[in-house]
Amino acid sequence: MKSADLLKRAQFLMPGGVNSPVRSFSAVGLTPPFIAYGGGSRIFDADGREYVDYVCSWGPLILGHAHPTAVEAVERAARDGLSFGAPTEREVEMAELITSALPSMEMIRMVNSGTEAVLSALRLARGCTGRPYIVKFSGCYHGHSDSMLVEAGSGLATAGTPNSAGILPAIASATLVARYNDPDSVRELFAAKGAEIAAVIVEPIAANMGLVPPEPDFLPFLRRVADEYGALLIFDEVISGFRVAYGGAQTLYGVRPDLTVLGKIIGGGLPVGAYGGRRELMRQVAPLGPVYQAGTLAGNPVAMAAGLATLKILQGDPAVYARLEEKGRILAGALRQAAADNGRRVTVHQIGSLLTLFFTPGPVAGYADARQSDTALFARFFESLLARGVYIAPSQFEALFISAAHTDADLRLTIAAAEAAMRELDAPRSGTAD
Ligand code: KE4
Repeated sequence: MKSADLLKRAQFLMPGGVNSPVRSFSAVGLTPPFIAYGGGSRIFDADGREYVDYVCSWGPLILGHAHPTAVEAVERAARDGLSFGAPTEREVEMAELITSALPSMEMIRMVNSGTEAVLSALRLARGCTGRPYIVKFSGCYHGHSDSMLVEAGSGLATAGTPNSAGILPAIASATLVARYNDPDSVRELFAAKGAEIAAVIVEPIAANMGLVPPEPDFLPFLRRVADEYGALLIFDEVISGFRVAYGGAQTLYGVRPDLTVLGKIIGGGLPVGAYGGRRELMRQVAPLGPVYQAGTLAGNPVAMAAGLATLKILQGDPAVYARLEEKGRILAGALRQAAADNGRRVTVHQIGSLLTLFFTPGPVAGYADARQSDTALFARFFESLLARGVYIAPSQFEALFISAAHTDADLRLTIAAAEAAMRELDAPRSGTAD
């Protein structure tokens, strides 16, 4: 089998045979298929098997794989040159488009990943306030920069290691960890260190402990407590930006952060991240101000072309979000029904085209609740879906991503596969999905 051969070669040269841990399928005890190509809602592995894809490159592909307009824009840009390390018009277009979509971002800086955008925003927050501490939330994941690998969610949570080796205790100690949807845990930190807290960083819609929506007053509370203590509020919208609404979660919930971090969709599948916010804060960034940040390929014209093509399609089709919401609602309802029909008590969260099925009765309001999920049962469910051509995130602590390319036929196939997977949860495991 080609995937098996490729995995052997890969594992000899790359840790786990992958370039990002969650892709190893270690959390579900399987070996991953190597993907050869994709189109629309479908991906095809090296052995020719076809899948309905709900990973969509972990969020960027809101329009589906190889969207013709995005591919054509990339081809056109590439013919003019792959990179210049000099200012280009596409970067100006991108800055104008994003700042008009998210008014809280009065100025913006492009970088190459969500991680890089987060670490830059945190350095800026500390540089502007002169304060050392950052507050994050257990179960939220903000990329792999040192100060964020403290009880992170996503891959780390799946691996069961609450923080990473190689992080200086001095660095980790400057990150305070509160509980999502738990204002008291935030108040406690501010009561103790409020005058020294530079910023609170939060996923306004948590999606790295599985999907966990903010409770009604949680985000407005964070806005109030940050203002009360003179700390900055940073929204990590790497997933939610242009995903849950054209203006992201901050538009959906009407809470204005001081800084916003973006990634994924704004790159249309190519490596792009961005951070931005209030003008007086961003004017502290080099070369204007004392907070240094730089990058060889930041604002790369080919990556900008992919992002611009994607964002312009979303901008020109506001009804796309209602269609995505409808698909999410249909799938969430069918998963609840399939579980109920088989006597399984699960919790299904869905916001727009984001969705997670937790194998726990719930409620799931934060990380401690999410960790109650039966990950062994999730792994069996995952394996059954994969064998039936449905490819979801290989971890209980991730979300499903539905794209504009997913059709009613895709949903029907997915629902039938989920119903069968629910029925056979108690059957003996086959071993591997290959
Ligand atoms: P990247 O450095 O992976 O581009 O972005 C980091 C990041 C920042 N903030 C949020 C809210 C994120 O979800 C992420 C990355 N998301 C994970 C999946 N949940 C990426 C998948 C992976 O690590 O391979």
